[in-house]
Amino acid sequence: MTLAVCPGSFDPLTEGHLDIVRRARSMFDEVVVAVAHNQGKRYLFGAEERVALAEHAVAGVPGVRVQLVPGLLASFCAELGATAIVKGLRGGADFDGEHPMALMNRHLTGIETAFVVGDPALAHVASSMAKDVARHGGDLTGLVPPPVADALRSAFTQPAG
Ligand code: COD
Repeated sequence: MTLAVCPGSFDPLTEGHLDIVRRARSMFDEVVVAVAHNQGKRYLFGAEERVALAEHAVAGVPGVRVQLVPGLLASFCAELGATAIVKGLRGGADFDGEHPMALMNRHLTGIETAFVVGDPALAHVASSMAKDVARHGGDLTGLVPPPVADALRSAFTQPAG
């Protein structure tokens, strides 16, 4: 039984993420969508919300489940007995960021990272851009799954406190 871990911030999960998850599932028996913490980011959605939105998005996709990463990603993968980490690359900038993380994760527990080249039709799709579009009331169709679009719209229509 092969198992891939697809990690990300998923703040929130986008159609670009979903494409990578589906393609990982076509290569591995099981896929865990791993909601992790990136020290360099300030999040719109809390960890539990990011998990819940990802769960909505993958509901009904056989062999795919969502889990929160409590600490180090490499340790999480080792505990699951994961075959590999699978990450998507939109271009060279993604690779430059991912390369040292892949080396560190292999150094820590021996876990390999497999890169999937992102669909060029989704190369512009990023959580940050989807949040910007939502903030200004733009159309989220094709950027994020419908439950995520609803959550983004309500996040930006909350009255200022
Ligand atoms: N097409 C293809 N791939 C895409 C697209 C798209 N449109 N959008 C995003 N992706 C890919 C990204 O390149 C990335 O690989 C993945 O999806 C997740 O993206 P994000 O933005 O949700 O997540 P990040 O980049 O903030 O990653 C968060 C992690 C915590 C997973 C990451 O920082 C990580 O692996 N950190 C390691 C944590 C750790 O244990 N550190 C200590 C040792 S290194």
